[in-house]
Formats: sequence, structure tokens, C-alpha cells
Amino acid sequence: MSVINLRIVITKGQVMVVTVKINLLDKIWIFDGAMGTMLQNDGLEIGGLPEILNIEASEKVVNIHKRYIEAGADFITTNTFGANEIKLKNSSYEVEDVIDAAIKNAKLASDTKDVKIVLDIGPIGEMLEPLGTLAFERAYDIFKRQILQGVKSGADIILIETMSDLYEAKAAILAAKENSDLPVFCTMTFEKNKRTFAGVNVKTMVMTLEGLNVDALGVNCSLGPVELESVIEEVMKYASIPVIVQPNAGLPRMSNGETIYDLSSDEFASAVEKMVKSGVNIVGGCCGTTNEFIKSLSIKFKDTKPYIIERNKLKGVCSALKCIEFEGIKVIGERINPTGKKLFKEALKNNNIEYIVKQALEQIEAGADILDVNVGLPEIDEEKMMVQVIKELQTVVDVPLQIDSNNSKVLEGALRVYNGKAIVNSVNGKDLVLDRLLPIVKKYGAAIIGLTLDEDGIPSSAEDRFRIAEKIVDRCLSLGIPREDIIIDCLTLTASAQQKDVIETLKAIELVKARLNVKTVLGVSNVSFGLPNRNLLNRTFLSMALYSGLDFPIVNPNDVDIMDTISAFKVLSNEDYNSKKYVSNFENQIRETRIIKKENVKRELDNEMDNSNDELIQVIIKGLKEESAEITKNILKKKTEIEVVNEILIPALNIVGEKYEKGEIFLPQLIQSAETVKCSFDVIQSRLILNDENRINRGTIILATVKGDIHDIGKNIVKTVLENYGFEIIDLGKDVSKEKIVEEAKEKNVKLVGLSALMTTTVKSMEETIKALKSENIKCKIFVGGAVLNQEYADMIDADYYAKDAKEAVEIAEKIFFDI
Ligand code: B1M
Repeated sequence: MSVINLRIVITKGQVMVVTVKINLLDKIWIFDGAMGTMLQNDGLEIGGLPEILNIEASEKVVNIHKRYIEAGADFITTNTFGANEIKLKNSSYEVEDVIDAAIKNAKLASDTKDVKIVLDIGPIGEMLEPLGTLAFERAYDIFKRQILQGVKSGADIILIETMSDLYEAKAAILAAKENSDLPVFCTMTFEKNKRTFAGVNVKTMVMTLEGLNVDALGVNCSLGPVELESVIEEVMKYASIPVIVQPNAGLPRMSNGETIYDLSSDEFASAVEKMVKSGVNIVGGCCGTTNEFIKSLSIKFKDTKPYIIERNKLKGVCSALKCIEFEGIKVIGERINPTGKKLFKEALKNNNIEYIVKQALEQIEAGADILDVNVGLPEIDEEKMMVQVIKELQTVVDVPLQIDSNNSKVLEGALRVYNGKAIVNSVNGKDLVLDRLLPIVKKYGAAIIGLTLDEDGIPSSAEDRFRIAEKIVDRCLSLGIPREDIIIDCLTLTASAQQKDVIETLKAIELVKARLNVKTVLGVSNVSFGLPNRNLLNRTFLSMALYSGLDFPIVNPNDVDIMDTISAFKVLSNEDYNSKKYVSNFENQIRETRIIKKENVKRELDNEMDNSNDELIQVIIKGLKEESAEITKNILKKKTEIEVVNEILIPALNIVGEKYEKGEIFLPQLIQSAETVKCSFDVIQSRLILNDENRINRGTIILATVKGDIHDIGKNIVKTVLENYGFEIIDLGKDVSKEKIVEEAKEKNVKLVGLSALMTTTVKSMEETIKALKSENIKCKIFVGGAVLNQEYADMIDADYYAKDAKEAVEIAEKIFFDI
């Protein structure tokens, strides 16, 4: 696991490429430190593109590499962090030229010394869907271009670093693996709450990156080694491959207009030593570190042998945000499957993805840990549909998904776009199936369900089913799919048709558990086909199977009897320690029954509309975009547009904001809710515009969300309401610089400018914008609004007016233009 192959080019006499194996656990390997901050110290302007200097000031880059090599770095990283087609689009250079020059610079600096040249790949600079607008496939192509050139110019290793979004990291890793045979290291960037800013946690990172077969994984940037200690502690608990750490030189602060970091090189090395003692064996530096820092590291770890620490390999699967460990019983929801479901089939035929998303949410609410996803219908393109459903589901739900198809193209398409570690359902004992599917499972690092059937069908006896299970396990292990990722399905047979075989399934589970030490899964409800009172048979069989060693029942989580049986089994098998969950389940059920009763009474008293209000709030919290528009249209039959905004949309966003602040939801869900509000708001906006047929211009107003702030829902509401009152709005959008606002205000000679800000950090740029407008002597009044502001703040930053909401914005406009 820890050995990587490096291609070495020998040029004495003739050119020869040989492969050298190096063991990453042989020593503490030293990476270099920062490039960007070193170049800034050497005159690079803040905001300038450091990668261009590979061509325009190559001597500066070579010099920095040399300083790191002299300091003792074993690996030097090319100056290519942002050398991608998005960041270079306004420069006069192509990606290929920049990367080629960067690798040449590194080679020149390394001369004949034994250092490895690492192709550095940073984030693209635009967010991937659903956080942003960049498609996964487009991101892959951007990375591919960098990697192809890196290989051509002779890099030894690829480092994918400073990643916040696991999805972006995956696009880069796939691009690296599919277009080169170089070793791949990947590091992500964590905040103090042990999540990346996109919500990824340590477990989901480790699971996904190890699954994708990187050679080393770890953490870089964002914090100093002291603050990163708890993150590393967690990485070291779970990672089973070499770990790399490149912290910043402490925390930054401003001093005399310059950013300085708070650790000396020796303090830095001492803090890193703690990480080395916990098992980290590749160390270097990120922002603010210099050759002095790398020298301190190389002196400190010159004779240190890596600490080999016993680690618990993580067993389980994950989405980008949530990890389900394979311990105890886990419920797999079976409802996303068209078999025998008329409405589901219709939804698939009509591309009604919202219906499928609702099935997912219902199952999660009912207690599913993992969701099976099967969208196979003869009349639809299964691959296209599966990819679309996986993409949509993972923007709304956070439980891991199980991709259910026997078509290799469908499986590969889905695994490619899945953000996390999935389960593949299903492989079986047929040689052809094993040959075709196992390499795909290995490549994408999924867990796998193996069915105990082969070319001769499903054997009757437990022993024969066990033999197929054994064959599947052997084939997986020989391909490098670890035992903990293998789940065996001993197949439920129907009691009405094959009564004596039902018990064989249970015996087979016992054999598999005892002799193969893998997890087991079973679709339960097959057992009862053709017999009355199916539920009774299902839950009795479920209890028997759980007692035989079933780990993952595939069931309908909406079936209360089934879920209660599982809950009771967890008590009796000692999994639910002190019966805590069982007791709270039933407490909840009692409470829920009471709530339902109370709600029924309330419902009779309330009008229908209040239910729709709650429904819309729930839809916003869950992020169901399409439904929000429909419900909004209904509510607008009884409420005014402003009432909908004030009584429903804003309270719903407040709930979402609170959940985000408490860490109950993360950025992807926050974005999804904001998008859902936009769908409702589009309906409101179109109505307001329709209502205003005889619009006249009662005055022109500039509106903008200030620099650094991308929140624009509130500002857009203010805009629509002001337009509704006959004012013409020049909407400069969000994240608008003070220069742009000043320029527009001058050019359009407006009487009134409105500024919006939602974050404490951006009130400062609001203040600067006001200062700029006033210092240019522009004869306009300025009003401000946004959730962080109040009258006191507005006065403090010298605004002329403060508007609490859109209605107050109208009052201010009327005052300015008509002195009303
Ligand atoms: Co973010 N966000 N967000 N966010 N977001 C807040 C504001 C936050 C309070 C959430 C939280 O932590 N509880 C928090 C700020 C903390 C702080 O500084 N105090 C926060 C954060 C931290 C962030 C990010 C940094 C998260 C991250 O990336 N880690 C990031 C910021 C990026 C950036 O701006 N550089 C971020 C991103 C986003 C989304 C993109 C996901 C999305 C915005 C989508 C969009 O706007 N297009 C979003 C959302 C939706 C929110 C919350 C949940 C809702 C904001 C909103 O639209 N409210 C918000 C929490 C909250 O406010 N409860 C939160 C509804 C809107 C109608 O109200 O804008 O106040 P509001 O407008 C009202 C009035 O204030 C007034 O009239 C409107 C109607 O009554 N008004 C004006 C507003 N502007 C006016 C201008 C006027 C007059 C009146 O005259 C000119």
C-alpha cells in the first residue's frame, strides 16, 4: 500500500526510462513550503497570477525551488497551483506552456539532486454543481488537460491539494488516474470545526479518497499545525495509507499592512512533530512557510523513522457529508425501484425526478441508513436516468446510496458521478459478471453486494450458496477489493413456492458470517409473495434472518411493523445499549400520536391555507425546487405577494440559517434551500410584473449587494417591490465593487443608491462604498438594508437611511423622490 512507482529518466549515453519503487514508510519525507507567499515576498502583486512567472520571471521560481532543495526537501512542488484554463483565461498563455515551463524550472533547480518533482494541482476556482455551476464532466476535462501536460513534461508525482469539495477532488483524481500512471497524493482543507467549507468531514474524506486508490492523503492550508492537531488526530484514527500534512505557518494577522503568520520555523516543526508521532510521515508547509520552515522540518526529522501506529480501518460507505459505518444493523431503503410500482414507473417515464426525491426523503425520515437506487425500465435510457437521479438525490439527501443495476455501463456512469463511497448492487457468482463488474467496483472504490447465484441459478442448499459466496469473496480479494467492502446476499426465496429453501437462506447466512467474515444483506419481502398477511411473514422472517446474522435488511422503512421489529431486535441482541433508542422511539411514537391528534383538531379549526404555509416551509427546508413553485401558486390565491415573502419565505430561510449555524446542515443543503426560495420568488415576481401593466418611471434607483457578499435574495425582493411602486431599478447585482457603484452612480446621475449586506464581514465593504460615494461628491442619498444591519449600524457607517425591509425601502424612495 505504501510503495509507489516512480519513473526515472536516465540520460547517460542513451535515454532510458526505468521504474523505481519507493516506500513511503521508509522515512519521514519532506515536502517543500509555500510558493505563492514566497513569490509575494519577491514582488508578486497580491491578486497577480503566480503561475505566469514560470515564463516571465523563471529565475525567481527556480530560486525558490533551489532554496527548498537546499533546506532539505525531498519533493518539490511545481508552481502550477492555478495553472488551469479557467484561471489562465485572461492571460496570454496556454495551460500547456505554463505547466511545461513550471516543470522545466523545477528540473533546472533540482539539477542532479535526488528530489522528486510534484505536479501541483489546486482547485479550479469555480464551484462544481450543485454548489456552483461547473459540471463534473467539465471539471474532469480541465484537470485532464493539466495532467496530460504534466506527464508529457516529466512530473514524477501528482499532488491534488487545497480541496474543499470532495466532488472536485474526485474529478481531479479520476483525471489523474485515467490519464497517467503517476502516483497521486490528495490533500483537503479543513476548518476548525473539522469540516471543509463544503461540509466534508474527515471520515468521508478518508473513505472516498482511499476508495479512489490515491497513494497518500491528508490535509493542507487553512490553519496552522496547532489548530490542525485535532483534524490530524481524526485522520490518523482512520487512514490506512500514508498521510501527508502541509499546514500554514500558524494563523495570519495584519501588521503594517502586511499579512504575517504567528509561528516561528522551530515552533512550526515542534507542532508538526506531534503529528509525526501520531503516524504522519510526509510533511511540508503551506501559506506563510519558507525555506527556514522546511529546514527546521528536515533537521528535526532527519533520523526519525515513521511511527507505525495500529489504525482502525474505516468500514462503511458514505456520501460527501455523512458516513455510515458497518457496525450493527443498518437499514437499506428499497422504495426507489419501479418493480411492481405503477406510480414510480410513470414518474420514470415522465422524468419526474421530484417524485423520486420525495421517495428518498420519506424513507430517510422513516429511519433508512442507506438508499437503494434502481431506475431500470425497458422503455427508458437507464444509464442517463441513473446518472440524473444520482446527481439530483445527492444534492438533497445526505445518506449514502446503493446503485442497483446489473448493467455495467449504468453502474460505471453512476459511480463516476457519485460524491462519496457507494454500494454496488449487485454482482453474482457468474464468471462473466465477476470479470466485467469487479474492476469497475475496484476503480471507484465502492462496496459490493454479491448474490449467491451463478451460471446454474440459485442453489437450493446452504452449502452450495456458501460456495458461491466464497468464490465471490476470493475474486474480490484477488483484485484488491478489501474484505470489509464485501457484502453477501444469500437470497430470499418465496415460501409459497420453495418453502424448504427459506431456511437454507438463513443457514447460508450463518455459514457466510462464520467462515468468510463479511457482512450480509437480504431483500426481505420476497419471502411472502402469494401468501396472505404478508407483513406477518415478512417480519417473522426478518427476525429469524437477523438472528442468523443478517446485517443489512433491504426493506420498506415506511413500514412501521418492520422498523419496530428491527428496533426490538437491537434491544434483544444488546446492540441498543440500555434500550435507549427503543425507549425514545416509543416515547416519540406516543408523542407523535398525540401531535397527530392535536393537529387533526387544529386542522379542523385552521383554514386549508395554513397547511400549505407549513408545507412550503418544509419544502424549502428540504430543498424541493419544483414543488415550491406549485405550492406558491396555490398560496397566492389567498395571500398577497408580500405576505408570502414575510410569513413564509423569510421564516423558512431563518430556520435554514439556524440549522446551518448549528452544523445540522451544510453548504450544499443551504444552497438547495436558497434555490428553492428562488423558485417560489420567481412565481411571486412574475405575478407582480403582471399586476403592473401601466408602469411609469417614478424615479431611478441603483441597487447592489456590496463587494464580498453574494447574498441577493433580499436585495431582489426589494428590487421587485420598488419596481412595483413604479421606480426604475438599475440592478448592479451582487459582490459589486465600490468602484463600479461609484461609476454607475456618476454616469446615471441617480438620486438614490441602495446597498445590501448580509454578513458581519461585508458591513465593512458597505462602509467603504458609502465613503467612496461621499468622497466623490456624488449628489445621491444612500439607504442600506440586510439582516446584519440596524439603525445604529447604519448611522455608524454614515448611511443616510436604513430600511428594515422592502416596505421601508419604498417609504424611503417616496420620501426622496416626492417628499411624501
Ligand atoms: Co449565507 N449566510 N452564506 N448563504 N445565508 C447567512 C447570511 C448566515 C447568517 C447564516 C448563518 O450562519 N446563520 C451567515 C452569515 C453570518 C454573519 O456574518 N453574521 C452566512 C454565511 C456564513 C454564508 C457563507 C460564508 C457560507 C460559506 O460559504 N461557508 C456564504 C457566503 C458567501 C459570500 O457571500 N461571500 C454563504 C452563502 C449562502 C448561499 C449562496 C448558500 C445562500 C445565498 C443565496 C443568494 O442569496 N442568492 C445563503 C443563504 C440563503 C443564507 C440565509 C440562510 C438566508 C439569507 C436570505 O436570503 N434571507 C442566511 C441566514 C438568515 O438570514 N437567516 C445566511 C432572506 C432574505 C429575504 O432576507 O436578505 O435579510 P434578507 O433581506 C430582507 C431584509 O434584510 C431587507 O429586505 C429583505 C426583505 O425583507 N433587505 C434590504 C435586504 N437587503 C436590503 C437592501 C435594502 C433594503 C432592505 O436597501 C438597499
